[in-house]
Amino acid sequence: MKKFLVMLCVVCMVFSMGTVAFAGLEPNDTMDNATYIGKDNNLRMWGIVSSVDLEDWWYFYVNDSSPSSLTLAWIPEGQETFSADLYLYDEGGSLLVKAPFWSYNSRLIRDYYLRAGRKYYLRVEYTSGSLTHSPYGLIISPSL
Ligand SMILES: [Ca+2]
Repeated sequence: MKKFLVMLCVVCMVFSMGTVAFAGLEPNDTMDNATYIGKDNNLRMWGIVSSVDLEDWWYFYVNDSSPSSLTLAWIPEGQETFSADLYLYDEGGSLLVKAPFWSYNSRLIRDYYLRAGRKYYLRVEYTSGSLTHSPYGLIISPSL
C-alpha cells in the first residue's frame, strides 16, 4: 500500500511539473509577447492552443539565408478533430504567408526564402477540436 502511495505521488509530481512547463509557454498570446524559439536553420518548438487559448506567437532567426520549410503538425486524437493554422510575419508585423493546408494534421509553408539577420514571427491560430495527449509541433528546416 505504501509503495502504491509513493507511486501515486510520483505520478502527481510528473503531471504537475508538466502542467507548469506548458503554462510557462503560454503568455505568448500576442505579437508583443512572442516567445523566442532560437537562431538556427533547424528549429523545433511545441505548444498548445485551444478554445480558451486561441493563438500562440513565436519568433526566430536563421543563421544562413536559405529556402526553408515551416511546418505545423500534430498527432490526431480520437473523433474530435483538432485543427489550427500557421502564419509567418515579418518584423514589422506584416503577414508574409499563411501556410496552405497540407494534410489533416499539418500545415506547411514550402520553399520560403528566409534571410539571415531578419526577425520572423510565427502565429499558430486555433481553429477547432482539442489536443489532450500531446502538444502541436513547429518545425523549421532548410528545403531539401
Ligand atoms: Ca497561447
